[in-house]
Amino acid sequence: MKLPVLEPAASTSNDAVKELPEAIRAKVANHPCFSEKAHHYFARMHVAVAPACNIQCNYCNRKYDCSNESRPGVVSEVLTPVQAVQKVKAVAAEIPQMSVLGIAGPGDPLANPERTFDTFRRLSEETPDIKLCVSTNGLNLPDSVEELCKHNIDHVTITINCLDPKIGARIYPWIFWNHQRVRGVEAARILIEQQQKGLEMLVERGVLVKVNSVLIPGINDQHLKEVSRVVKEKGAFLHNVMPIIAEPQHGTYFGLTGQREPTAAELQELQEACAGDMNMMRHCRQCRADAVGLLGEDRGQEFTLDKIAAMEIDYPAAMHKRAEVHQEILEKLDAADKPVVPLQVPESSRPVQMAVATKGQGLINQHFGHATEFLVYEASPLGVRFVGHRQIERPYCEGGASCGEDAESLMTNIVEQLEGCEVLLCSKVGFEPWSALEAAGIQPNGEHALEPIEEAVLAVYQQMQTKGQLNLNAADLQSA
Ligand code: CLF
Ligand code: SF4
Repeated sequence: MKLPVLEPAASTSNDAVKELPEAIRAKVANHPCFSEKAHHYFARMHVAVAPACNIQCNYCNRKYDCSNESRPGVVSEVLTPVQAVQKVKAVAAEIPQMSVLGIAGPGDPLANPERTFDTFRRLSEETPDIKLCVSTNGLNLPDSVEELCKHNIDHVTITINCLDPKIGARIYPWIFWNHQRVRGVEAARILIEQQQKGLEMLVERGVLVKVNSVLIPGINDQHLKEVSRVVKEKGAFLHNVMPIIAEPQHGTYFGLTGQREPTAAELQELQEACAGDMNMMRHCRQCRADAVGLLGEDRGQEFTLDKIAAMEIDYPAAMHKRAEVHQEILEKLDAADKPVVPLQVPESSRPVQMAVATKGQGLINQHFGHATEFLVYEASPLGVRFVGHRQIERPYCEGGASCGEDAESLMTNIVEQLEGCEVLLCSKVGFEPWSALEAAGIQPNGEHALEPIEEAVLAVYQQMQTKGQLNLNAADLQSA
């Protein structure tokens, strides 16, 4: 049986990129959020030019970045449009893999139209090779569609948490509409209407729309499958269900009232349920409004205003170099699409989830102790697919004298986060964590260092088959 790596029919992610019409394929092939494959290679950056917001979400505290597209509890320094352009040029020169510039906060970009559109206008003139992207709560979207199209914004994200105003009233206490504060069900009704209208207008104009939904257990968890169905029907390209983060220390309404966060298993279950209807994004990292780098990393500290001021940037030269690097990556991605891994696996074999430590490039290239997150892949008789990522509190070993401190509690956190994974693939792992992982039923494996992730996952799956481990369930396997 010859199995493809990431066979589109077997994948519920948006990896059927090569199956898309050429015009759309060109738009998503190097966008790290709109293509799961691209996120291993291409970087994004955000500029925090939009401080104000026009609604209140119960999972947001205005002191922090917009939680519709960001991790709560982080604060970005607000830039002027001129400073933002300087920063984009600096990052584009230093990180040739950077392909997309997004405006995602720290408030709502479309509640700050002058600052947002001034930034886009400058960028489309001065850095024409960079894709432009924006994320919004949708309230001002219908009024902004013409302007967005004028600046060639090809990718828009709308956060849509519900279609039912009664559910909306539990998420949004108020909106600011026609110079007044509107509350309760009426506020939610207006917001939902604007979001849906904005979505329809963008699709009509050929803009690719991603819908973000914040999964709030007990409030919209039962409703999001319907949201997914409706937005797909209206032409949204991708749905990104993100877990609510509701820590009391962030001071949000939900954080202070004890709103429960979903578990990794609940998130995955809902993503699977929605996936029958549409492409699901599973690699979102809930970035900061000033994030820089690959999705799993943040290089923002390398590009503070004082550091940028000291840099000499030759943008035409940077643009040339970026074009070469992008072409190389796209060729590599095309070559990786070829079905090359022969597998001998009966159709009745059970699926297995494996955690992977990676620094990007689609390779197993990270030491277990240095990982801040693990990607999770599932191998099954249908092939291999990416199913999500698990963030950990902090790396097991940060180097220096502190390495090994709190080892026990860090391992407890890692094992909890890796629930459901039976194998951990990394470039190296020390003796102590190796034993702790094994004791927790997760088999560490450093034999596939520097190999492409999907191929390594399938190779391990094949070995498990040869050892007869795919007929047993995970619990039997541990006691065998
Ligand atoms: Fe930024 Fe968002 Fe554009 Fe991507 S992020 S504005 S679509 S360029 Fe991406 Fe970050 Fe998730 Fe957003 S991982 S939070 S989905
Ligand atoms: Fe906060 Fe964003 Fe909601 Fe505004 S739209 S309240 S910034 S999460």
